[in-house]
Amino acid sequence: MIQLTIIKITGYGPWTLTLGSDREHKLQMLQASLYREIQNLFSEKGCLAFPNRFDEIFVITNGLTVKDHVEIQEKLAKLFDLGLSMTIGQGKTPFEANTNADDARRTKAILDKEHNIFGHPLQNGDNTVQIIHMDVDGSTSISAKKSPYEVSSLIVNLYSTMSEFFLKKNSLAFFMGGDNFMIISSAIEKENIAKFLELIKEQHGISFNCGIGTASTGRDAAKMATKSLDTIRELRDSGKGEQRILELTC
Ligand SMILES: Nc1nc2c(ncn2[C@@H]2O[C@H](COP(=O)(O)OP(=O)(O)OP(=O)(O)O)[C@@H](O)[C@H]2O)c(=O)[nH]1
Ligand SMILES: [Mg+2]
Repeated sequence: MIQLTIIKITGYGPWTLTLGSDREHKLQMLQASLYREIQNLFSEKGCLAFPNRFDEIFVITNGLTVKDHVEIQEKLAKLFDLGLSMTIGQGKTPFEANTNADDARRTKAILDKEHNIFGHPLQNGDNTVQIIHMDVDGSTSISAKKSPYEVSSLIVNLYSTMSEFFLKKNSLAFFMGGDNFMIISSAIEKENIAKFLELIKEQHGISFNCGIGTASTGRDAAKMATKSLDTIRELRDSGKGEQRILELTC
């Protein structure tokens, strides 16, 4: 079972208008500092936040209670003038956790009214999460042949294909910066990942390396996924053979 918390700025649209039209730089600074604090406070509890849309952040919160969320809400309230809502969803797959959170939000299922925390009552269960850390093989040499904006355009296209492909497998893909992507997945077979790699190779002539990590918390799963990815690189660089997909579990 996986648990996701979706954090959203409340009343953001109307509030942005109160800043006048010379506001974009202020909004960008606010969003960046909000993401920083959310990553900071949740990672202390073994979670990992994903930069979704800038006014809405996904966090893998396996094992966190409503009380843990309240604690973080109180700290965030002291740091920011704007209100935030948190919606917790659990599910067998990341997609199901996301739809269960959405359902709780729409039906106003409240877990803590004072702190704006929504969700259906939390179940204790087997907490497992799988993360795939994908990274373009040799992006530095690809970048050398293209201008910076052409590289960005390529990354957006890769992300689009990835998001569509993995959503069909009930998994959620996020762009993490540079040539890095992380997919919150759920027991995806390596054959399916291999199919995705073939598709990208066909469409864009690009190879991805994929490190897979499975653990009880988001932070540990990401750690294992990145460790797998680094091992793929080490094997490649030491000439011990090409391997595109590797899995480590803790
Ligand atoms: N988010 C994130 N970014 C990273 C990570 N490691 C590297 N990057 C960024 O990714 C960019 C590309 O770096 P690399 O992937 O190491 O370069 P490369 O030429 O593709 O080399 P290989 O991946 O080893 O083939 C750099 O600009 C780094 O800033 C990571 O673990 N997470
Ligand atoms: Mg790379």
